[in-house]
Amino acid sequence: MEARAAIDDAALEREAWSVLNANRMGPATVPAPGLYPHQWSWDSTFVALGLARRDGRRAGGELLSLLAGQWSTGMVPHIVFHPIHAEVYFPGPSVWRSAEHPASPRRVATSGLTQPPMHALAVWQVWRHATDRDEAAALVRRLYPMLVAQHEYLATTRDLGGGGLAAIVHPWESGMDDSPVWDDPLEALPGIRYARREELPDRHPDSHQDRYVWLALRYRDSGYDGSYLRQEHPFAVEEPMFNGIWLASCEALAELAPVAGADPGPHLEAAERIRAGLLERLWTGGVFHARDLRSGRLIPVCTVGCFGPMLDPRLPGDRVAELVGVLESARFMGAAGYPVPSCEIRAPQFDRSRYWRGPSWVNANWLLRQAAILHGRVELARQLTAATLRMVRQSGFRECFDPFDGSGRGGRDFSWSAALTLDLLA
Ligand code: 9WN
Repeated sequence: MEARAAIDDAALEREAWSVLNANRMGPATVPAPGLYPHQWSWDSTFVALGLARRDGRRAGGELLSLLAGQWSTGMVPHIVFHPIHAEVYFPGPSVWRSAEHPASPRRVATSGLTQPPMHALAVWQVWRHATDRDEAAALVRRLYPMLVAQHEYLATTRDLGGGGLAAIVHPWESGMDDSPVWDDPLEALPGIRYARREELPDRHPDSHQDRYVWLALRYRDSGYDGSYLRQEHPFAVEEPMFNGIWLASCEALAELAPVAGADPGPHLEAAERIRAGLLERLWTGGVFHARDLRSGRLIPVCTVGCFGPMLDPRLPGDRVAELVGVLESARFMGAAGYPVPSCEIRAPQFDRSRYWRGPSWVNANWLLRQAAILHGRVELARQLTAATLRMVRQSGFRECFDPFDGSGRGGRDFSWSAALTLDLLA
């Protein structure tokens, strides 16, 4: 296990800035050097959230650069490619072929999938903490219509189940790529082998990579068509973290609406629809579970994503209490030295060293900490802050961490780990 000498707050802060500055490419911050050399959607929102109190102008520029990749359908792509490294990451622009699609932006190449809609939440934080109010108001007025279009896309094209929730159509859209939540829906797909296997990434060496690529190609070959998603696409899941984040972003949009001279009412109604959908469709056994729309079943495994709806400031108190009970139990925080594990420890799929199948993540901890603060759970918020800082102090700004001994996993010098640490130290 690799551990380093104790590091004080000032030194940790300096290290965080040096990671963020090294990972900067123009207005965008890439997630990690080498490994992820483009702009990723939810990564950039976490960078903006982390910088909101420290450098609002850079945070705003990050979001503007990301939203320059938005499609005219309202879809915000999960990757905006940097031309210099275009094909270094697989799948690159030649796989997604966004340029051939009439709805894609003309000036940048993007992927054809989306990621959790953190964007309005990030803009709201930038607005709240801005010192130059005029500049921030101009930013909000510029971004507001884009956020409205993004939410409209989710509410229409992605409500594949008809119950007010947005479905993801690929595991990559969850931001939790190899989570065991996708195992059953992926197993149900035909046993495809991707022809050019040498291109497959070794980031998550598992048998599902063929299926990831196959699913992406099927969607691309439909022309990224919404009716294809509804009628034919074999992967459609209503996931609680994605929808909890969307709900929180609707609440944030309602706060931003007056700044843009708009009515907050529709955003609160949208939040209410998602809240009802979450409670009616995903709540079972004291926690939220993902629903596989193709099998019609709830997916039994419990992961960190199951707590996403705690980001709803109006989630009823009894539900919050049940969720916190599970979160603090030996299934998650109670048995981990470095919580929060991304999959419940007792699940057969739990694996302490494989990305979203066990390790703890700074962004997930930060989201749960936000939720704890929202619901007045002061002690839980304190524990999450302490656990997160302990991981980065011990192992640096790694992509994720072993939940038992805190050793680093995945990429190094990872941007959101650095940016959110700055927020935790503020
Ligand atoms: C696919 C960039 C992204 C994060 C995801 C994380 C990982 C990509 C990959 O890296 O996903 O999008 O190649 O595995 O799971 O959360 O946005 O940091």
